[in-house]
Amino acid sequence: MKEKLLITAALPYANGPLHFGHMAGCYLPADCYARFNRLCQKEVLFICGSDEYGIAITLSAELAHRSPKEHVDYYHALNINLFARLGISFDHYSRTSWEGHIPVVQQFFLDLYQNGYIEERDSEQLYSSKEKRFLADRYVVGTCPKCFYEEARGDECPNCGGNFEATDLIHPRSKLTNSPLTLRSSRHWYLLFDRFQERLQEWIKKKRWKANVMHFVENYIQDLKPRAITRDSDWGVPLPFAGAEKKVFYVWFDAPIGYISATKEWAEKIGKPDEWKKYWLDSTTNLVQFIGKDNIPFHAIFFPAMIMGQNVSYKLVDELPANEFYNLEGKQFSKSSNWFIDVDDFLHTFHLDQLRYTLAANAPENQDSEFTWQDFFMRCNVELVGKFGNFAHRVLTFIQQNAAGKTPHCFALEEEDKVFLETTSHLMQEAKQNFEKFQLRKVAQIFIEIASLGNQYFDQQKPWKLLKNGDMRSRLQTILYLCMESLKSLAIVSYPLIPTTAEKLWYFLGFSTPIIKTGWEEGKKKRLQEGTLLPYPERLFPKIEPNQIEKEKKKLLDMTKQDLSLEPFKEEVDFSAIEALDLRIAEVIKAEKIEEKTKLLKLEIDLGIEKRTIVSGIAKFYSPEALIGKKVVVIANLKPKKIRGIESQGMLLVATNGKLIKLPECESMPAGSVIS
Ligand code: 2FM
Ligand code: ZN
Repeated sequence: MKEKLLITAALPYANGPLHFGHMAGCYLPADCYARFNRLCQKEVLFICGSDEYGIAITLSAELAHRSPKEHVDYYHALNINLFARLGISFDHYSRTSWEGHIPVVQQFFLDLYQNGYIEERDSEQLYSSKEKRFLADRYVVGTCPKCFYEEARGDECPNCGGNFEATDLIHPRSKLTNSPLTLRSSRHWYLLFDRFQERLQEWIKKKRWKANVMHFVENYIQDLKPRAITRDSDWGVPLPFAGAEKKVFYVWFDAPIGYISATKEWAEKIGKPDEWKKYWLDSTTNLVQFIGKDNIPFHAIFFPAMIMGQNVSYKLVDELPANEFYNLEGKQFSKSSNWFIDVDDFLHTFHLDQLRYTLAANAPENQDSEFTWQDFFMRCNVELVGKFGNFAHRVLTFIQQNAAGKTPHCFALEEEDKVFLETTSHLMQEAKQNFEKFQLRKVAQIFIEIASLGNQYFDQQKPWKLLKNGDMRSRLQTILYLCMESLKSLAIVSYPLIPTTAEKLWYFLGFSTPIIKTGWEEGKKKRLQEGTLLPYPERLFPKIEPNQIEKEKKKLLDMTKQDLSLEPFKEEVDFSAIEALDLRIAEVIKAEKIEEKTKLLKLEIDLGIEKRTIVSGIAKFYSPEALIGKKVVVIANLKPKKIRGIESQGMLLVATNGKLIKLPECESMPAGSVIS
């Protein structure tokens, strides 16, 4: 019977575009593993889908003036499109908002409930009477209880770095409507993870996962606590009973169950609705879950515990390849800071397999790694063109020009031929073992080693010298035949990484059945058919010109100067709201930092009619000295407010794009001038 393999890749949120970082850390390694195992003729099912619930999504949707459904529809489509463009070969790509996901999640909860793993608790939560709803931390702003900074977030203060509960904020208010919030009791359901501690410990100690994963998990299990698995929201999977209206499951409760519901959706799609059981309910399945390191506790502890509390024996994860982070030129990929590479642009200029190879060769397996244009340039030109492409090209064109374009004959082997074949075969075996151990970097290295070995053999044998000697025809044929054998190995080994190019090479070698249908072992054994008329080969990869890379580097830097992180427009207001504001020009007379670490400045300003004190958070962008004598715009009729014990008698207006702050230019106007 074929070995059964269920491969999953972390369900990406439908809440923003994916980038190369996600690809290198999770989706490409998962895809290469799926392709490798299909090539080894295992029964592979590769499942993924969009993670579409959660407060982060409702908040982003509201900020973008979209319904959560519109928001996830948009990003789900974007996810699908990107995965298709990068050749990620899911057998099924689902989404957690499909209707079939709900009963699976609810049943998970009911089993846990019946088995005594759920407890109801009432707690005080922040409530907006204006919006008639409880607000999650992300929706809340207020005054920091530690440093009194007024724009602290629900769980953290950007000014002093303090962490706290949203309920500790002074004057908590809604981020969206600014309305004040009050405490109200709300009921939530807690999963008693601590009850699974021993079973988890027993289970985990048999695992042979990466040392850092094991270490993290073992520590984490020692301190398991009950966690709320419900939230106050109307976007999510509803609870399966009355009396819990406006409550949904926490996204990290429903999302991992999404792997199961996605498999069910796949089974329905192929017209065999029970087929999912073959994977999830059969202990012989090997379940391999690819994730990024930030997802470790959810896959190694919480989801397994949820499964342990079920009445049905679902598969527990067998292998958990958890990669580190992948950055771009030293910084995290970030769309909002314009530090990313546009995939469409990229694929317009470069070949997909150049990207797949570079990401695999540099995958963040044991530590964070990064994409740099220089590394991409080197990988493409030195490795893909200089070693692999060059070997394929010189052998195949030599055969076209000097061996009638047909697969040569293999005559008696000499010692060096045997060594060449054996070394190649040994390297292939090593590549196989590394695929099995999720070591793509090593696989990429071995692939290039096989190509280098081929080049060396070709150089040493000097087939061009044998051309002149009629007696050496059979030797020449054998050498070329062995070079083609080596190319065959290269096509097989590289298929999971660079499938399109590998298939192309396979075709140039005269095979009519694709590699993927032939299989790793079969392909290895398969003899090249001597005398086959070969197609005329093309170069496998183009060379990249240095100026192309310079252009890309410049594009990246130029992008950071543009701005895409602008806030959406606020709601319309009446003219009276504008009239009510008293905006004035003032001159800064004195300026000093409040404390070294804060971004607050204490300013003394002259409003023409009177002088005032104002506290303003611009210290990161303006030194006190630079401000003295400068004209600024202030709201002159704002109620005074105490900030860090200082009464701020007005507010300074600045222009900001979320990253930069600049004072508006109004130097030529005298202090006291009205802005209308
Ligand atoms: O970190 C993330 O992108 C999550 N959306 C991963 C979820 S994985 C699974 F549990 F669904
Ligand atoms: Zn603070």
